[in-house]
Amino acid sequence: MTSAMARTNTGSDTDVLAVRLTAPERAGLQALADGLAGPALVDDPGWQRQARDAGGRLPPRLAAALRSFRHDPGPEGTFTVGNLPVPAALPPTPAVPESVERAATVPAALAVLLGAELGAVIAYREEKHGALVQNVVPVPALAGSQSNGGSVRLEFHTENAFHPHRPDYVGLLCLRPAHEDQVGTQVASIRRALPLMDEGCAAALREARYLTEAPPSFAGAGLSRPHPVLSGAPEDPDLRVDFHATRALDEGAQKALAQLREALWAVRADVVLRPGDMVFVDNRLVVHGRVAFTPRYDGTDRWLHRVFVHLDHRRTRASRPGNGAVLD
Ligand SMILES: O=C(O)CCC(=O)C(=O)O
Ligand SMILES: [Fe+2]
Repeated sequence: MTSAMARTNTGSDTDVLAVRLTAPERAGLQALADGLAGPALVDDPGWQRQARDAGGRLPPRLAAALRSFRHDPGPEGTFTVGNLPVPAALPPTPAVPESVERAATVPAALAVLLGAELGAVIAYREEKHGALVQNVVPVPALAGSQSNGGSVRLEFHTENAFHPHRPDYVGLLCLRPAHEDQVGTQVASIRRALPLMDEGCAAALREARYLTEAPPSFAGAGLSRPHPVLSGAPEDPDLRVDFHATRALDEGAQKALAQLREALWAVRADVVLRPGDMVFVDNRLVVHGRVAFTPRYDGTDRWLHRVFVHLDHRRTRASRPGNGAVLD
């Protein structure tokens, strides 16, 4: 349990997996990230190799916790790391669409270092120019949109729910917090929500009676094929849904979707990220979203780095030209 995590609906602690670095662990990670920071570019395969190699020198407790989360993400499907060495002095928060971090800064190095311990850090060519480290920042032109540049409430979603190769994990590292203290990423796990649903609805969700549209950040990818929302073990299923972009193909399927949303809402938890906090959500079990907030667009707004991770790099080889990190 970290102070970053509290269950909003009951006020009690969650079973979320969490590690808060001690001062010596933080110093060790600082040295690793400093070694990776410099003129190189994050999107350079040589730099990525160095970052993977540096993973062997992560604080052992952090490496063990990441390994444990990968083995079983727990009932919340969420893992938080606190006290990462994000510098206090930062450039202004960017406020432009499609903002990414190409430079090998300390925060970019941290995001990739931790992500690479879970699997292969990947990106999508059509989204944010295929950059491995992306900025989650409020953008004036996107204020009302269902995108991470928006500031209206962001509906619960599986990341890239429309895509055949969705990320297995989404990592969000906080560089700068929101002005309102309580602006949170929200998470909700199907492991928590399933017991609240009736079997008829769960059965409908297991059938290919849903379509999901690509988000605005993906240039013109269109609609998915019909797909189930729940798949795998009926008692511990994977979840694939975006409550803004997924539509049901019939009335029964729609009723099941509404019940699912209610159940997920009932078990939601707030993850209020502070500078140096990073959260990983298991994108197969957990939907995430965000509360509404009021940006100032003056360089001091909320700023996160985002990375995507795949567990099986080989599975997507046909979509990755040159065996690189970016999916076409
Ligand atoms: O702003 C947030 O906390 C989450 C935004 C989001 O859904 C994303 O970047 O994938
Ligand atoms: Fe997201």
